[in-house]
Amino acid sequence: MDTDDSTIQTAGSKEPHTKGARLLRGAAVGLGTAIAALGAAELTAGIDRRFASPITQVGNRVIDAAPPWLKTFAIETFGTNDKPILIGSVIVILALFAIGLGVLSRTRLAVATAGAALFGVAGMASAVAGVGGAAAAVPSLVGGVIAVLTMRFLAHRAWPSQPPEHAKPEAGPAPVELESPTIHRHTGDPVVGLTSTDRRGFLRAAAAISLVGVGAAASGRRLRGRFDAAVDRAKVILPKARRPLPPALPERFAAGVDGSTPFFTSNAEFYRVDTALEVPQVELDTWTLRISGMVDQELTFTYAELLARDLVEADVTLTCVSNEVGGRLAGTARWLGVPLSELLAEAGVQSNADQIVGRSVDGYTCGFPVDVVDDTRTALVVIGMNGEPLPVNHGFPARLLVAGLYGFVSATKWLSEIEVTRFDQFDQYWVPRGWAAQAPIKTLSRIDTPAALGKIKAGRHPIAGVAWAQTRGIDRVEVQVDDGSWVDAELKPVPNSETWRQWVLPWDFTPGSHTITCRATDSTGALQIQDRAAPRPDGASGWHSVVTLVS
Ligand SMILES: Nc1nc2c(c(=O)[nH]1)N[C@H]1C(S)=C(S)[C@@H](COP(=O)(O)O)O[C@H]1N2
Ligand SMILES: [Mo]
Repeated sequence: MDTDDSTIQTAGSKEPHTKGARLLRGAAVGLGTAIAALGAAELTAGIDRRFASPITQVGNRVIDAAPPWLKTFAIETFGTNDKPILIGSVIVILALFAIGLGVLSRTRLAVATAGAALFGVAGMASAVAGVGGAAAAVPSLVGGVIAVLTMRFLAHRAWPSQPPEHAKPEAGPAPVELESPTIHRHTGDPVVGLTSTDRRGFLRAAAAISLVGVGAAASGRRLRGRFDAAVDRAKVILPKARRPLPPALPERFAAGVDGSTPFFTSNAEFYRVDTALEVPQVELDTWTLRISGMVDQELTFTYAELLARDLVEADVTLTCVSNEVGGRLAGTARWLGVPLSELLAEAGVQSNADQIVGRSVDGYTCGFPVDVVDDTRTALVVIGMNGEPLPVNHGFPARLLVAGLYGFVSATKWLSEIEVTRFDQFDQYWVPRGWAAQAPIKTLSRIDTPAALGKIKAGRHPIAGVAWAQTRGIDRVEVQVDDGSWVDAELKPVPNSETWRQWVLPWDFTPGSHTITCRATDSTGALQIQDRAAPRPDGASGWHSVVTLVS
């Protein structure tokens, strides 16, 4: 088999075959393979709405499988950048793996080829393990095949001391053949290097393949853009509520001092927390909401049917369980939707059911007690947010919202199904991951101004912030400066007991460093818990303090 070497030696000048050069060439083989495979996969993903990008599929499985400590670490360290960082990590690991395979391809082409095939298999397995089903795996299959072909094509060009399988190299990727790994098992360094002609040919091939791969990936991304739900969303004309609320007058409810939080959170400013690496792009024409499980009659609603119903408006503050004391994972909006109680009454909830589960098109689930739908709190299938159709990031076309419960147990976005079940029969998404099954919102208060470690001049400054205890309501907020006595802050009006309440207290600051602490009391008379608790499993507690530097 090694007779081919002689033909190569005769062509052009021989090049020293150093370790570094081999490494670089191996890296080029591996990276070229990975880029070609990903490019093919991304391009394929652009063909059909149900197809999915392997990178996001692998990332999704990482998110699902990540242990709680890793998740906490990621959120605490990277905040809302955790998604791009996850995608970046997947790509870096993939690149390192690819480089390893490329280097390996010199001495163990069969193993490297199998490794390339493994790319595709991993992508397919990740896709099938998700909610997309077999169709979601198609791009990975295509990527895997291209990976195998490209690996062999580039390896034969990079290491020409290998058998001449590339009979017609210019014709395209070499055909896949099964072969014995022993054929390529070189003991010791090959005696032959690449001639400069070969080297140029190889580099040109690797560069061309990479370029085509990047182009294919970009085209695939663009193609997928035509599935953007924003297109459908732009066509929606939102009906009015049957009994509209009075116009939102944020000034009435706002602390209204520099550095305080607006009473209503704009859709653009509203915090976003979810497990979705790629925001689900729901097609309105085919979307339905199913009511299933322990009901007398299963029901299905189209978007048009929901819009045609009597709609209710409600001002509610949504809060994330991951919010730390002093954190900003809370927002207030005017929501528009169909009362959950009406939909459930039509379906007929069976008496032994105790849990309502909201399932998303992306497989996410929340779950909350049946009882909360019977009482007077707001519980909606939401279709509108602050006067607009629900934004895509916040769950278009529909989401759940239950006042007084943390978002993770109540607020399923991209809602596809409401299943009536039992807590002893179904665990929602976060329960096996160490979070509570029952999660009413804990009373919390936050100082927004003065800013933590901010510098202010001596004299009178407002201390202001927000406090929340959704469904119970806030009756009192007290402020303590250093070791002084607790002083009542002025409470601003609220539209109802399901929103946060703003508070303000003017204070005469003397020079020096001062610690400001606040604490709230809800309408039941319960004081905000002082003991510090981390968000997991059922929400953070503790009094918020900031240090301000006065000169
Ligand atoms: N489909 C889906 N819905 C979801 C989540 C999710 O990960 N996937 N996260 C929940 C959590 S933890 C919160 S706090 C709220 C946040 O809603 P927002 O992003 O609109 O603020 O959505 C909830 N709904
Ligand atoms: Mo959350």
